[in-house]
Amino acid sequence: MLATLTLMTPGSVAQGRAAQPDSGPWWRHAVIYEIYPRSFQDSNGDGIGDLNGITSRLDYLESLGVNAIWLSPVYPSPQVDFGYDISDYENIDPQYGTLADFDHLVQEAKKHNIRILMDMVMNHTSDKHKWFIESASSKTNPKRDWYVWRDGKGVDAKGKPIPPNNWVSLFGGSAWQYDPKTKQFYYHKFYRQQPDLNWRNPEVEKAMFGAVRFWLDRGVAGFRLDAVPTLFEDPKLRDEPVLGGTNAQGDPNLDDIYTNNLPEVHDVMRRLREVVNEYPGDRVLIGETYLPNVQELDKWYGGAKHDELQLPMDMQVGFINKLNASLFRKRIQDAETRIDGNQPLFVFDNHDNRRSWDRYGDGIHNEAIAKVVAVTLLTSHATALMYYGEEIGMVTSTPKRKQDVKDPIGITGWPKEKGRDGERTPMQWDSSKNAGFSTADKTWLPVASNYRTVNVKVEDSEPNSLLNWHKKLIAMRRSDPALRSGKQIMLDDINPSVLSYVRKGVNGGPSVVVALNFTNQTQTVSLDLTRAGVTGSTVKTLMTDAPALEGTSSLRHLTLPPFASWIGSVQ
Ligand code: TEU
Ligand code: CA
Repeated sequence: MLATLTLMTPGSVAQGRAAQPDSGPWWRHAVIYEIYPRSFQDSNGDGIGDLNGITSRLDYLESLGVNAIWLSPVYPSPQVDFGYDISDYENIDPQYGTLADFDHLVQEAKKHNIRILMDMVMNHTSDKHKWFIESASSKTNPKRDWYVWRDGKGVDAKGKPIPPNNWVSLFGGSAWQYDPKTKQFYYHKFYRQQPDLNWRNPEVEKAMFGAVRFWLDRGVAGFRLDAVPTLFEDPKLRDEPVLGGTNAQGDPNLDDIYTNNLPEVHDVMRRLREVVNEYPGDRVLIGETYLPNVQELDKWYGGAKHDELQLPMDMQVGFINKLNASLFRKRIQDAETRIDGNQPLFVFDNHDNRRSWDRYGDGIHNEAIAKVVAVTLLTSHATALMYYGEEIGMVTSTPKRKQDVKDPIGITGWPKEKGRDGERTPMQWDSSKNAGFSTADKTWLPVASNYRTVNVKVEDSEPNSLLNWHKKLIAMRRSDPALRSGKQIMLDDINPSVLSYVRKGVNGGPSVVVALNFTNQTQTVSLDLTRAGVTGSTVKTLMTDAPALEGTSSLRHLTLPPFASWIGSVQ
């Protein structure tokens, strides 16, 4: 296993790239790494991560093998939603640095073969953005119509204004906020400090595309589009169907048909794609697209026209949240065969959900399970999206007391909804104070208690660590032609316990076979590759965490210990 580590020297990385026959756009084969800037590396000792901190960790990111960083928002912001409430789209929040620091990061990252992607929040601004301040100033202000203002339905018995309809905010309470000054309500899908822009007004699109160009001109490789299915609302303001019961915030469950994934959004996506296409270097649009099924996902690519996003996120695979081999098989196959030849993007972790370590872990075999998850992500045909700390097995550290919660939904929702602090704790670099994240006495969120054993430095020195597992997988994914671009074909169709598939060899080269035990029982499989059109019989192990499988030479009887991973080459 150690032998594959030699693949990762910087020299061979560059060589590996040059040697690829199927270049195509870079993002097709990329590993994209999400950084939550507050929590990655603090450079000035204030307990909050910053841009210079990220720049200082580029060597690490290159050694891991990532091709691009998606930065969660670093724009000026009141930080109600930790940056997702933007008050200026064309600057950097002083907490994170300056525009010069940003340019420096882009330059230095380039030297490490790493691209920078920005997070673009188009659905809403901060209520402190000058656009909203103007819009709220009077009913006749030229920017009034930049946001969604409506009259209420009169007043209730206590004289309280009644909102225009039953829409609720995803973050709790009515989605309508009354403004006593102009006696109208404005709509907010998220916090009340995040008023929704009115995308039916062409000036909004013009202004937002201007911000997009500002960053493209500065050299960013593209954008992750925040909550992008929520741009449009029903102009008739119809009540959403009531589903019964209440959610964690105590609001009625609604079917969000009038505030989410409206068809109008696709026209905006096509025009945005045209903007991005004007720039050289395969700039990319990534969507935060929580969607109900693969048909809806396909629309976000522009289907067979391929004229919308290059990489809307497939949330159907990574958020299954249980190791169910049949479901994984079905959903991966959907992504492979039902999106009009577009490129899938898989993701298991982000800053809004409990970490995959805990969502998939059974409390006993978590490390082996994390390795299964890593193989599923990194040997798939999909572009891979990772979240900082996923590679070392960071855990979710949910606050134990309400008074410690920083994420507002965790305060309003306590104790049912404890917020998202748990998946946003500082990166664990080493065993020193604050895990090497910061020299401050107090960091903005506490460092997880396991940092002395779970950190980059410790795992770097352990050949079998989760970190080295990721490094080897990423290096292999980069250098192996079948893993780079071979078709992904499922094997053993009805096996409920083992997920197995082939990445088909390219130009007669070897194929890669993957077998993953999704259960806590030993499983034996017999894999028939002929139906995948693979005839070779020389089998060689490329990677496994089961020592007994190192010498595998036949796929007739492959015996996988609980949660074991096996990757082999067949020729
Ligand atoms: O999230 C959008 C979204 O759909 C969230 O409601 C998500 O489901 C929720 O956070 C889970 O608890 C994006 C960002 O990723 C999130 O951090 C922001 O708070 C939100 O948009 C508003 O900008
Ligand atoms: Ca909206």
